[in-house]
Amino acid sequence: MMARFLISVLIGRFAVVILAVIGLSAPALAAPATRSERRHHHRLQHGPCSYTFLLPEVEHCRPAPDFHVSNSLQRDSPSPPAAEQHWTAKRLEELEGVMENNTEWLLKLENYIQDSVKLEMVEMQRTAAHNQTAAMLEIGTNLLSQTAEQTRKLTDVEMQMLNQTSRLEIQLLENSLSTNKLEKQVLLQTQEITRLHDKNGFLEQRFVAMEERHSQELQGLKAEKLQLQDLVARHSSFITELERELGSATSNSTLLQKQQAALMDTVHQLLSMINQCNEISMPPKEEVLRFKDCAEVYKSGLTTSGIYTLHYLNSTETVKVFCDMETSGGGWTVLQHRMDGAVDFHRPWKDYKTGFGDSSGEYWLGNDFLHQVTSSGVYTLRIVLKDWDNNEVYSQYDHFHTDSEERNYRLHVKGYSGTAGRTSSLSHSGTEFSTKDRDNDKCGCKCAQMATGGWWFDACGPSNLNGIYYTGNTNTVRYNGIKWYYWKGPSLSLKETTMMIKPVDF
Ligand SMILES: [Ca+2]
Repeated sequence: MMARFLISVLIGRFAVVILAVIGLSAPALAAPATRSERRHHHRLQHGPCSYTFLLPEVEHCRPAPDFHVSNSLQRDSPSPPAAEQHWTAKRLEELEGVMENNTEWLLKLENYIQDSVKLEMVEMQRTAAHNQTAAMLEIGTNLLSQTAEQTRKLTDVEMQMLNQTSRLEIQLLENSLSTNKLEKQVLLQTQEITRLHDKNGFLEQRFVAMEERHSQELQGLKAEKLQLQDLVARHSSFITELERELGSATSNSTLLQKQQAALMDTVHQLLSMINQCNEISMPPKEEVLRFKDCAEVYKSGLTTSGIYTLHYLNSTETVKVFCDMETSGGGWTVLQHRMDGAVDFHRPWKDYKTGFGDSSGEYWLGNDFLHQVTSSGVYTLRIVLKDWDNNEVYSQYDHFHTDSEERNYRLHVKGYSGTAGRTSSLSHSGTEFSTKDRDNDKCGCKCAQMATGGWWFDACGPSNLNGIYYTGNTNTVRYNGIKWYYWKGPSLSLKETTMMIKPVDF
């Protein structure tokens, strides 16, 4: 605004001068039509910019109304008046001074315009710089937001990596733990194998010692047999002599007859003894033949009760067993016998699995053998019992078999008969075998630990023939004796028991 005002002032002054000159040199401009205009619009071009000025009135610069000259008049008038010439010269000088003054003003104006333009240029440059800065800032902001986005994605990826690493570490830890467990198990099994190996070596040594002892006994028996044969020969010769003497005697003396009868008895006894010795010392037929049970032994012609060797089916393994060849037709394989309490029956699972005791006394034949032989055909079970008053009774089951170890030697019986109570005291079919270290009964307790021994305990059931051997009749209530409930009640322990089997079709 200030600049525009100054420019107007300058231009006004300049226009006064110009119009004054024009008023002098161009009288036509002083016509009434143009003079009547008090103001004029004037456009000034300066470089790329243009300015418009309002020119003020210049009437006071005009000459007196009587002044009326023209260039042609000046040129045509060779001698104007001296006073007029003097005034003109003076006027020209004044105009020249005004012109110079205005020229200076114009220069100042130009400088000022140049300065203004420069300032505007600087302002424009500053604005441009400001805009550029804003644009740059916007780009920078975009870049920052993109960087933030990228950083967030990287953080996500890092989190995922961390999670995966943690999972892998946990898996590694678990693997390491299970490896340790397996190593421990392997170590334990190795120790067990070593222990079994040692035990095997010990048993082998015992077996060799027993073999030696048996061979020595066999030799002793052979020598005894020879002695007996010698004795029999001598007795025979003696009898022959006596018979001869008797024949020669004429009188039939009663005394002599009695002596003869006694001698005959003696001879018969001796002969039977010799036969028994022969049976024992001769290589037993059973060792040549393979028997799966005592019924086969019996059928082979060996009909004397005693100890025989039976073979496991499809195996070279054998087991010593007592064969009862007398009770109810014979051919009975004895799988359990109690008679004097010499053998401990409170044993672990593995002992009942393979059997224990002495086949000539108390023993358990073994659950594995029992399973494989009763699975090979239909078998009858007979249980013979004797109390401390020597009363003997029995329980018999037409069909009897046991399952394998995988099914815990499960019991299967049916067809009960006998004299040891009207009801069967054996647990019902399906009952599993339990020992003190294997609880397969139907009781919340552990029957095998309470009643002792291994048996088909239900919960805990009415029988246990493998309990503790208590001697004699007693009023003391006991639940861990040799029990057959439906014959002798819950607490009376028995004196003798025998469990034996043979094929139904024997
Ligand atoms: Ca139990």
